Amino acid sequence: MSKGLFITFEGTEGCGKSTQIKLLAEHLQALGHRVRLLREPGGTPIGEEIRHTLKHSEHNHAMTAEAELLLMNASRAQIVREVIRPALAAGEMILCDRFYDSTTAYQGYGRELDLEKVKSVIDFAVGETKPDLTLFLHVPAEVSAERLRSRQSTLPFVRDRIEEADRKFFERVAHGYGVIAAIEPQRVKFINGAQPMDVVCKTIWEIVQPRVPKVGRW
Ligand code: Z5A
Repeated sequence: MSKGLFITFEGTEGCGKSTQIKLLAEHLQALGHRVRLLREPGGTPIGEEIRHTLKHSEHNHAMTAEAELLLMNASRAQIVREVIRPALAAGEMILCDRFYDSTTAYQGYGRELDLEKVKSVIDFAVGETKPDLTLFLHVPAEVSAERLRSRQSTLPFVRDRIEEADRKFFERVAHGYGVIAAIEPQRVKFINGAQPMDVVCKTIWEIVQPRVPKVGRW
């Protein structure tokens, strides 16, 4: 069976994941690769409904951290089986905007749920399906805040429950990402996301290129 490549993008809000994932996809497609862009939570019809419940539903104010953990992983269990496994088996290249490291960072470190229990839930959701490579875009909190401010000024306001958390929550999330990157340096590559877009893009390509099979093999 042919095997694709599974790359995830991680980091705090406004770190530039969505920007860089599109640039990488364009680059790979131009080289002839079959690329699939996904996001979490979401990426399937069921996952997108869960995403709405998690972020924007007017009924989500009372959501507990435990319910949040399980909903993130319900969406993940669906996308893994409905999309990721079949696409990898067909030799596609998957670029996913967030995956299980987000759960460790946000629900584990941010919401301060028991890290072993968080890991068990993730393991149940993903089974053997794990990223080959994770690109962790790091930006200081003030850069993240400034980018979100300038983006919000150009868009209509849409309430997002997760963004309503306090500053300490996001500090714990950022710390969690640092721990994740330190524990798995082979898989998780630390990238300075505060650099200009073209520099970040070039850094990402230097990391990704050696892992990309030649198109003729597909
Ligand atoms: N979450 C969770 O808690 N647990 C989980 O398991 C999972 C997720 C999977 C998803 O939100 C939320 O779910 C997220 C974590 C939680 N919550 N929070 N808070 P989302 O999908 O709506 O958004 P996001 O993932 O947080 O990403 P984002 O805020 O959209 O940012 P981004 O994709 O990383 O950045 P961007 O859109 O590419 O860039 C932001 C702006 O900066 C934009 O105007 C760009 O033009 C600009 N930008 C980008 N790069 C640069 C550079 N290099 N220089 C200058 N300006 C730049």
